[in-house]
Amino acid sequence: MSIKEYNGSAGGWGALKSTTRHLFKSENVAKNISNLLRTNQDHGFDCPGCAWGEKGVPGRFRFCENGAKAVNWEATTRRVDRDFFAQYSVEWLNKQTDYFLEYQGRLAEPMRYNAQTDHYEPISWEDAYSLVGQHLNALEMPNQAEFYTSGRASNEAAYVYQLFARRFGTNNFPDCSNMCHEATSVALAQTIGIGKGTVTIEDFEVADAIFLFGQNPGTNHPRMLETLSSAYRRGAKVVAFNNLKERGLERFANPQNPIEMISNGSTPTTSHYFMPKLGGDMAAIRGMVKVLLARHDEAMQKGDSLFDLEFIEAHTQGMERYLEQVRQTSWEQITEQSGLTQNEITQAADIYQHAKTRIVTWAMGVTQHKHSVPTIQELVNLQLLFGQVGKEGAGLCPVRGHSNVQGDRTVGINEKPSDAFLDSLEAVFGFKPPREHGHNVVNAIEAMLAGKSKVFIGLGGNLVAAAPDTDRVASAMRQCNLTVNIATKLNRSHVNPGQDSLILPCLGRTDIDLQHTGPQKITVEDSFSMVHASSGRVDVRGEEMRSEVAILCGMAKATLGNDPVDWQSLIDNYDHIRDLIEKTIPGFKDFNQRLDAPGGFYLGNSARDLQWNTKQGKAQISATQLPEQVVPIDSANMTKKQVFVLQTMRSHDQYNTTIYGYDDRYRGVFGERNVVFLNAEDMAVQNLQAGDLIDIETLWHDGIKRKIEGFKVVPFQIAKGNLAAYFPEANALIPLSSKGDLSDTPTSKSIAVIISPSKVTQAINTVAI
Ligand SMILES: Nc1nc2c(c(=O)[nH]1)N[C@H]1C(S)=C(S)[C@@H](COP(=O)(O)OP(=O)(O)OC[C@H]3O[C@@H](n4cnc5c(=O)[nH]c(N)nc54)[C@H](O)[C@@H]3O)O[C@H]1N2
Ligand SMILES: Nc1nc2c(c(=O)[nH]1)N[C@H]1C(S)=C(S)[C@@H](COP(=O)(O)OP(=O)(O)OC[C@H]3O[C@@H](n4cnc5c(=O)[nH]c(N)nc54)[C@H](O)[C@@H]3O)O[C@H]1N2
Ligand SMILES: [Mo]
Repeated sequence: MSIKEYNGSAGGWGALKSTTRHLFKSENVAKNISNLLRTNQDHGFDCPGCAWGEKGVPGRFRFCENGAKAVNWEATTRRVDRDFFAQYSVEWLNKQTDYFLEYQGRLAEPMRYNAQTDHYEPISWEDAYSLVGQHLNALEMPNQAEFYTSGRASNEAAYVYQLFARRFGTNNFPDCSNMCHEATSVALAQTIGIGKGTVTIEDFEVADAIFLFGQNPGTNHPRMLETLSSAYRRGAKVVAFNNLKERGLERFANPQNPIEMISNGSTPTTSHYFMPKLGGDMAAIRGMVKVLLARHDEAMQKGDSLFDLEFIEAHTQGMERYLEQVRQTSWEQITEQSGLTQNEITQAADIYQHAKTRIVTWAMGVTQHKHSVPTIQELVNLQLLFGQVGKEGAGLCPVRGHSNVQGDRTVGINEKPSDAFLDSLEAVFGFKPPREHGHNVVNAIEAMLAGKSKVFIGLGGNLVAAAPDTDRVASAMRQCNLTVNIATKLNRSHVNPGQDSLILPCLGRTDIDLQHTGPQKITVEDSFSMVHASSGRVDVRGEEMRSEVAILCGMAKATLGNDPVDWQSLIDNYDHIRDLIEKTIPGFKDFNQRLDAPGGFYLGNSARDLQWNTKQGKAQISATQLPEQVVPIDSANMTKKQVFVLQTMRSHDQYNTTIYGYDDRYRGVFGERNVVFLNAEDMAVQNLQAGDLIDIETLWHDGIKRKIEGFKVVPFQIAKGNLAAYFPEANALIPLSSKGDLSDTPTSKSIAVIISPSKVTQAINTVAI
């Protein structure tokens, strides 16, 4: 257990060492290595890590450290079976760490919770399906069921799932996206008429400047580092806006490049690094536009222009109102909110101005605030003023999280489905799908807490640990009549069962999925709207796990009979599911023929084609005032103590709620997770030393006490007044009702808190690896 400064570059030898350590920890080294070699290549499986895309270059060996961990974690030979559950009660399991629960291995057989004994016991697949059917059919109305999805589910599984739930009668599709890029989907749909990014991977090869907002690719999208460092090498400017100094954003040694490795060299990934306050990005972008507007006005006086007036005229609406808004925003407000100086903002604007083509990327540092939708719209405004949509080397690039979170939305996991989608379902299947919008994550949890929703089905994921207000979500689950988790690994949600509860073990991306007509492929969509096939390599014949498609169709049949399809025929051959997707959703023409193309096929993007599917038929330049306050609370009135703003983020050794280990190498944290990062000046004011333990308490106006105790202070380069801790340890601090305007996304990156010395004498939740 130690905290050290990390001086190496991201990637490189450190990454390779860590990868091999993770590989060798498994009992199945040879198999795992051969798996890795096939990740994201033709005839291999899609990496279950992130949603970054790949160019279709056959035979190219590509992997990243964290992809390796994900593969290895899934391909373990350890099993969690009836003996395991006979040994441990649910109460005991719930006291263990998230690391412990998942480390036990792959879930091996279907289990049903017995409330009398507090143990899970074996159940047959057929009985499990019937139990789901009985519970669903006993509800007074279909809207009392919640159908949760995590973004690892394949297009095929997600499509079957939505068909099942909609035929059953509800649009209650809370999904991980509600906690993730929801603000992106909302903001982009309103402004450019499609809730997805407009760039392709090739655009990164020609962009003059790449601006990254609120993203940590060194850990969360490591393959993106290669894209960034090669952009840097060819002279593109790469500008990062991040609340913390992230190692992976500064330098990168490419594990794929032997010369760099041998010479221990590394390429910078960024040319400029700005550290705004949490939630300060909207003000920072507004400031950039203010600088550029002044220059535009000047240019206009000389009969010239900075903005792309032709593009603005042909394709957009709302410029005048927005520019008026920009003129009225004072520098005082901009610098106060962004935490950046006018000089820094001017530097960023200079780089933007001197590039011809610019890509803007963003992730959770932008999407998990109260004012995330207007922040993303501000990014869109900037890009529209310069005609940066629909142009090679330019565009908008939300970097997605889960490997198929974008695909799941495309095939219908949406609590607010469009009329066009529902009309199409009705035409293809001949039933009337529910039109009333359903529950997102926050609505679903509220409905479960209020006893209004009684059945929870989870297609992957770990809602209890991923959602805010951990304790309340755990009780929401426990109040349900039935909770069902289709999963690969044991997690917190399984050990907070409803009165009746099922764990249904499924195949993962790495496993061979063998059905009557032979091994099946599934498909996924990456951040660049490329759809490609994936087929597993690990032979699990003779084991009890079933594919997600088989489990969902089994439950659907037990609930609905053969209505509106013969579910068994979909299990037998996934081509049949793809035929239905093709019939229902635009862009999937000749789906079964095209899915093997190297790198996949492009679904297309209307905005990139300069088609604006907005109500007004044009791209919208939005005019929103900066928020009155960045943190959603009038905290000053609640305390005399200094109010800090806390963000929750991922360490290098985790995949969301899956904890692979206790190191966060690039941030220099080893062997522990209950840590809190502080600026050295704030530490001095608070009289804190590195290693001191503190308690962190939320300021919120609903009377519920939210406090975490014994977190170890780590000095870090972080904006003053801001703190950072890890997700999911700090989720107990996030109030369920603190959520983004228009997106309902929990504000995981801005929580008002106070800190105090802890009575706890030793940091807990630490393990030696
Ligand atoms: N290995 C690994 N890969 C993953 C995941 C994982 O857990 N592990 N998760 C996947 C998922 S689902 C997702 S959504 C993505 C997440 O990918 P990221 O968005 O990179 O994830 P976070 O760890 O939440 O990191 C947020 C980053 O934004 C910065 N930040 C926070 N608040 C602000 C702000 O207000 N302004 C600015 N400018 N910066 C800010 C933080 O300092 C941090 O560097 O990664 C995906 N890939
Ligand atoms: N405080 C805070 N909270 C956050 C975030 C944050 O930044 N801060 N980030 C949010 C974000 S961006 C996201 S996306 C959510 C993530 O929320 P979820 O998607 O719900 O959570 P995961 O941790 O990704 O889910 C892990 C579980 O998925 C199961 N699983 C893994 N692979 C498979 C598979 O192939 N099939 C099936 N059926 N199951 C599988 C395993 O059992 C594993 O335990 O968390 C959100 N919560
Ligand atoms: Mo995510």
